Amino acid sequence: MQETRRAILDALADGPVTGPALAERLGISRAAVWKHVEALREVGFDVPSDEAGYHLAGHPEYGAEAVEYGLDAPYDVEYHESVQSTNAIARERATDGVTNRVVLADEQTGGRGRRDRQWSSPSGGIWMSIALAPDLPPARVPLLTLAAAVAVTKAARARGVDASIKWPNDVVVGDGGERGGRKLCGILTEMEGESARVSWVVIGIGVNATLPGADLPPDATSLQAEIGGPVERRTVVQDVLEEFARLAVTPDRVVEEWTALASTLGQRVAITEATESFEGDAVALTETGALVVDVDGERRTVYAGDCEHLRPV
Ligand code: BT5
Repeated sequence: MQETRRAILDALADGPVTGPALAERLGISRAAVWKHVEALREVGFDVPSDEAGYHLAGHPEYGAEAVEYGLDAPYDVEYHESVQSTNAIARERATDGVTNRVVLADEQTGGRGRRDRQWSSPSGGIWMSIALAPDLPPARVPLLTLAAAVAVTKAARARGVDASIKWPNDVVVGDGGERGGRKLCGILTEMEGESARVSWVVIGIGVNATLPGADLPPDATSLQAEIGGPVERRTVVQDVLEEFARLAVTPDRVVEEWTALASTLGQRVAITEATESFEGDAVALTETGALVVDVDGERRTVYAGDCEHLRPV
């Protein structure tokens, strides 16, 4: 958000302020104050004025300014009504050298999962991608995927939804079926870099937020369907970004926090890697987020793949 507009919102947070007082506080002309207030009104802030001055009576429901308003995380947000994929846009931003940018959309027409699978993204979900340039070797980037899963799980739990994480990137509710529950969220991480250090990372997060059950793929769920009532997307996005930002700068804490929220460890699992499939018991997570599976007494480390939870025989 433009800096002066952010400063005006901050000033109005504690009660009404007159135009002249705002002008003085911000070191700009009264005409400039008026222009900025008009711009805030245009994007959906309710800023009535009376003899006490300007008041802040409401904020936009959703969009870039809505999410940035009150956000305690170091990200700029850009919002689109409809895009093919927020990951594609975030990748473009990242290759242009933009970092700490969140690309957010109401709808995606070509949302993607891992291995080019389709990701259903109708209007009403939370479809967002964070472009970052973290100071990490590529081997530790999976920790950011896990951090995003932790952030979404905490945001869901804070709203009374009994969510947990299925390795590596699914947030699910309940524990039935091969998905290990009904899928609430998926995460798609993409990156570019050399062996020692990444140039950029894009973390794509899809959360079924205000979607009614009928609009969801099979075995999926949404915050709205679980809560049985309305969901404020704005604060969900803020909670996820704030928690993710906290974990992104403390990657050493991620494995512990992930383990506390995950349902995969201790499960009988079926793993599908690029060229091979096998079954075993999920026993641990390595310090870079890989899954250790005990296959008939032999330990195998899975860095990337699909993981199904099997019912104990
Ligand atoms: C994922 O892939 O779970 C990663 C999904 C990432 C989506 C975000 S949205 C913002 C950003 N922009 C993008 O284009 N993508 C990212 P994977 O583990 O491969 O799971 C994909 C499978 O989940 C599909 O094959 C379907 O079975 C299922 N699926 C598709 N849409 C779903 C939805 N909305 N909710 C739950 N499950 C879904």
